[in-house]
Amino acid sequence: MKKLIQFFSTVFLVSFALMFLVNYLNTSEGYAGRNTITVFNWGDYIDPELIKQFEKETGIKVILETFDSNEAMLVKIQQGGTAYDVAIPSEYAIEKMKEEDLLIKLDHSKLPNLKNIDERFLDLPFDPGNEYSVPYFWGTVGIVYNPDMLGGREFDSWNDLWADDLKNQIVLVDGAREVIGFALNSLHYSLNDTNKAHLEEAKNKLIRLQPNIKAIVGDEIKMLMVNEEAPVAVVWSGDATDMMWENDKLDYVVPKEGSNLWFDNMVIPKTAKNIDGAHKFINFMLDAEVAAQNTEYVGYATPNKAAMELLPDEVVNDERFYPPPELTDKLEVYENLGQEMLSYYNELYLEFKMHTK
Ligand code: SPD
Repeated sequence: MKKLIQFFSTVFLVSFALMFLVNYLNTSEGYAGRNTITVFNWGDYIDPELIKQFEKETGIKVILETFDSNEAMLVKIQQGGTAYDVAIPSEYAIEKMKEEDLLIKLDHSKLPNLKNIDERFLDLPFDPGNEYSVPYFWGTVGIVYNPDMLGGREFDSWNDLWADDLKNQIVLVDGAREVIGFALNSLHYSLNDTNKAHLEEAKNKLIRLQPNIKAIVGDEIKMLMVNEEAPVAVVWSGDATDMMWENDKLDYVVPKEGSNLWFDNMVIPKTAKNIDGAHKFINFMLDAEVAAQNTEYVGYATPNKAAMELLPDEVVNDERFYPPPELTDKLEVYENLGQEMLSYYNELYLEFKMHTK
């Protein structure tokens, strides 16, 4: 009996020790830190095959978490609950993250593939010297539409969206800066406007758009347009490319009043546990072949010059998605308007959304 008790006590102690060790390795800097990275990316914004390839090449396991707006991403990183090793915010969010000391400076000696990036996308005002971020994809905001569903109609102005015969036909990307931005542009104001009277005017104009709005959605927007469940949508350019690959009746335009030029860059947040693994992942994504494959999967415009050489001419020469500098110079990049203004934009956006079904 004594031997039996001794045996069970030993089994219990060994199991307890093993449980403790496994738990330690999975939650502390031990296992999670060395062999895992957590990547925080927009939904539908990376080829899953590339994640497998990275894991195979490096032995580093990737945990992918997604977000659907810069605002949602910022809150999660500010809370610090998850140890994100790499995140992919847009320019104004990067500026804000720098301001709030949420980012780690990149070690360029660990990013030799940075040489593949076109100089046009380096050293931009939101991150001089690319101290904290390196380019992933870039693009514009515009209107994607199906002329066949609209009797051959074309779009070239934001104001076309307010036409009386577009009842329940328009789908909008769910983003406060995007939606308030195009309303401001339609009024010939800057999409970085901080004049509250102008912003109120933009919100009221958006409320007048309500009868034409079918839905305000995230990545589902692609399916709605591809399946011809809606004829018009306000989207990010790369989503339009993806839709047009699936349905060749669609066309995309950046309206004549102007629009947004945006840049999504890779960063290492202060929450990172595996800084070396994060650099390896970023450098992997900057590789020419990897970036070309990712571009073919995602549909967005790559800033990777070496990757562009590997992509079909009809993709990289399409000025709707790779607008040349003389066109991008006329577009506006979102500025970090500060917390108070950002909250004000969000409030107006929520007020507008409350008026839509
Ligand atoms: N489905 C991926 C969407 C990524 C879009 N990023 C655009 C950010 C513009 N501020």
